Amino acid sequence: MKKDQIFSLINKECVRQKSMIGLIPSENHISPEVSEVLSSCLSSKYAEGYPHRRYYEGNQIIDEIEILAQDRIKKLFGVPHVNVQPYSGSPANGAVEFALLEPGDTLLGLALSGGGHLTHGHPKVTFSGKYFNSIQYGLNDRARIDFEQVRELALKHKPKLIIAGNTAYPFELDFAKFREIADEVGAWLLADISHVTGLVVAGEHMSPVPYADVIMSTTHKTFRGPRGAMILVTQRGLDRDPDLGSKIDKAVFPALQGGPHNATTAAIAIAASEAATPEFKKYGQQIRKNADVLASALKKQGLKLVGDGTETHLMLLDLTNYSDGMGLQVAFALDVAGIYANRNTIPHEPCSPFYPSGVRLGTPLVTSRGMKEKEMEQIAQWIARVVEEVKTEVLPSDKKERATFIKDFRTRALKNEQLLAIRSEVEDLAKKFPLFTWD
Ligand code: DSN
Repeated sequence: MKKDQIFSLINKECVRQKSMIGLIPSENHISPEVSEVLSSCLSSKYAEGYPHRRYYEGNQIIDEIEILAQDRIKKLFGVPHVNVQPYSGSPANGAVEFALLEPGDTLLGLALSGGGHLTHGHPKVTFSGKYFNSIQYGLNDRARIDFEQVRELALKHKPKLIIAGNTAYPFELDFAKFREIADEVGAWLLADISHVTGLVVAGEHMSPVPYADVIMSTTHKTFRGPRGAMILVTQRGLDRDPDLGSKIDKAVFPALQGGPHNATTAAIAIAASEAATPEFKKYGQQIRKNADVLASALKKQGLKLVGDGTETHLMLLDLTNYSDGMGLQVAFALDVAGIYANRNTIPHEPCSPFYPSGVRLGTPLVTSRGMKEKEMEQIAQWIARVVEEVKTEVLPSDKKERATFIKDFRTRALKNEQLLAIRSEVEDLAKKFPLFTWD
């Protein structure tokens, strides 16, 4: 039989990943073991329910696998209850909200514009902003979470749930401060650590375990496992409500999901045992070192960062020095030059989410490939050259002209000799590094 076209497309994607440099902070490269498990026979089995309480026969081995995944995560974080079935981060946050809130109840989360997530109560377009009374906190003038505002809003609106989490916030989340405020108003505290789980495990970010009632994390970002998610219930959460674990489980299944993705469950178990090794600790430390070096090198090149730096794996270029709404042009030009990142809004975004003024950068992917400080300095130079090349490509202020401008800009960028020259330098470096290494 003729080999399906999909296989040649997968090969092309592998070549793309190998020959480019990935700086999207929510992406990572998985280990060969995680990859092997993901394509195993486990995908062929239905297992609705939980271990020893399934709605399908033939789950004796799947039960063992899921229990192993739960136990490894419990041990890694020191928590008494774990659910490894959420399909990904958004359904997992939905499950926590479903378990803890009734429709119309108040939740308090970081606004998307401050680096929060859609599921933290973003108004109008998301279930969390539509079915609950969502109040959003923001950042102070140093681009740090404004805890005075968090406290004022909490005292005023008495939320039942406070969410501490981020997707584009470059600084450490102070879970102790969130706890103090949650206690003042009797709120549950959910820590969404999706972006920083690997850093928490490596001791490079404050752990939410002593402070939060519930912790949610995707498993594919700095944790470097499969695309999936997990919900952890802490001892503090169980002390407040001994049924909390069971409420979370029921919210995942049957409230929001059907059969778990067993191959993902097994891959989470593998990722958990990898995360428990001294090598993973070194990996987390190197992510941070690389982020610090990349941030300082970018600043040395004259580029501006939101909040002037990073305390995590990610940072945000603020391109308003050049013009508002430059994020798309710079992200596209970087891609032409062999470096992929994502355009992003910056705090107090002067333009729009589609034409934002920032670019989000992070170091988990390049660190998984074995790149270190020297490579970060080089990457910063390339980024600066790319920005220099496209800084005059200013977005028209007339909104009707924007789509045509971007189309023409893309045509120009794809033929830009400077960008193509950078691409060949990037490829020379990228090809020297495997996609995944423990070194
Ligand atoms: N899309 C994830 C991220 O890139 O941070 C959040 O959902």
